[in-house]
Amino acid sequence: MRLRQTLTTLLAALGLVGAGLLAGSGPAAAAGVPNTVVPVPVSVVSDGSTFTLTSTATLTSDDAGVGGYLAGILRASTGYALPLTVNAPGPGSIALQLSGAPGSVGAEGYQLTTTATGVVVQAQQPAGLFHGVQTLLQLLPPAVMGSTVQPGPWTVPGGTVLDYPRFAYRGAMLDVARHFFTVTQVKHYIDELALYKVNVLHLHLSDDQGWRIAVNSWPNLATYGGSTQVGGGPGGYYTQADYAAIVSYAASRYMTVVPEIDMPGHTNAALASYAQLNCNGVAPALYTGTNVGFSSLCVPLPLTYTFIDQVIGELAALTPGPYLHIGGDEASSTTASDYASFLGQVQQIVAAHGKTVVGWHDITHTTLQPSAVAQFWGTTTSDSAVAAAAAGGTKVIMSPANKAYLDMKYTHKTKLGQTWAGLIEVNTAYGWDPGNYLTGVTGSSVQGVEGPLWTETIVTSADIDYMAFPRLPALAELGWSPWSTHNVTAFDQRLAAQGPRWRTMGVNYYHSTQISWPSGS
Ligand code: TNX
Repeated sequence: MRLRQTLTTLLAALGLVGAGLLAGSGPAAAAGVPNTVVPVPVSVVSDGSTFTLTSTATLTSDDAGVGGYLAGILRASTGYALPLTVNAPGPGSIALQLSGAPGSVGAEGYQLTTTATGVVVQAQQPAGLFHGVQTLLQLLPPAVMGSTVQPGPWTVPGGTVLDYPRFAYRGAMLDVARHFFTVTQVKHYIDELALYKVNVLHLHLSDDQGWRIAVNSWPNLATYGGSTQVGGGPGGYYTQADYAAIVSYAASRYMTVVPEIDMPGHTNAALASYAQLNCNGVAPALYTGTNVGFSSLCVPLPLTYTFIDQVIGELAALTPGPYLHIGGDEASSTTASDYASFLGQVQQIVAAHGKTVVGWHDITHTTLQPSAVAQFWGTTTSDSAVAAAAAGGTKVIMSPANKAYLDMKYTHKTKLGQTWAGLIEVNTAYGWDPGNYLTGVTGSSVQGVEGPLWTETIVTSADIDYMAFPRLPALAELGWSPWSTHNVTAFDQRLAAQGPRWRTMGVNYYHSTQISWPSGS
């Protein structure tokens, strides 16, 4: 204990006390730093003071959008007027400033300073203010997340948080093809993801069971190919206006949408919609089962590339983000040489529309453009093709299926989900280092992390909540926080602190027995 205290004092003096490192149970907690923020910040230094938000408080912000977002949440739960002034000459009780942040915070980081008289969040970019606001919300009592007026007091512990992400890409994927989810449901998930500083929403827009985005040049894709889903229900699709609404809502939460059109496999819905896309000229029936690997676009057919060019062209025009995901997984009905030839042509089409290719790591078996990004979804810690690609400069997004797949069951008792990659309890989801996991894929090769949620068994928003929480916050911490803060005991305490928040928000989370949830949550 004495040694620990000395260490804490030393680290605090150096400004190195990450809340995950020592706070929560030791002297740092006694000094007033609560271990409640997920992802744990780079550094938290307490000054022992407390700020209390009162009915006369005011807000100022250098960014109208982030100011409005914070005001909306605080007004709903506190019931206070909290007038917001944008670009005010002086700071309000809570001030969001696009000046004064140290250079180390970069484009997404922030500095949050709380004294007895107020809170100041400083960042270089609005994204940093937005992430700083998430930290502020987690420093306030859980009732702040209520949608109706809750009892206070509304306290924030005094001190300074300096924070910025480890990885640039911190994603979540939603499979809207196996089961369709409405724009409202997707926006709801975006709001939940934003709380944990996730900055990419990958939408799996097409698969054997459904095509979910309207394409003007190939209208049957959505109207026929989107007309069903796993289990035979009615399915659905996004109009281009719907998709644009998702993209702009995500942007308001500083999240980039990465749309995926999976090919050459996982294409039964497209092949069923247009007979002429099939090598034999015959459209297969729509498919509502859960097998994989049985469909393939017709690689030798010239029309295949006209089709892809038009689909990618429309999608690229609707997508402000840099990436288009082309799938490429489980193409077991495509020969290896057809697969390689197909990938060569599709990469050129994507580049011609000004976008960067992302593909499942199966694409590393082909010749990749220098900018192509591979998404690792294997269950081993070594993959020679991925390692060779990384050695050649390919960036990798880490989604190891036995750690990051949000559709795996937690335990054998979990009703939803699958088991092919194993069972993933919360501490398993947290227990790996994305920057040092796959042999030969370290440090600068890793673009970031992503938690895919495949939806063969996932039907409702409550189902999404159950599988994503609490594993998604675990993955978000791996993506954001420095590896030096990694500590499962401290993490489990931070996660426990999210329970009352999720209860307040109505998030249907899995009450893992690995976590000591506060009573009532
Ligand atoms: C594998 S992971 C797939 C998906 C399934 C998922 C189910 C990957 C790139 N492909 O088609 O939905 O397993 O866990």
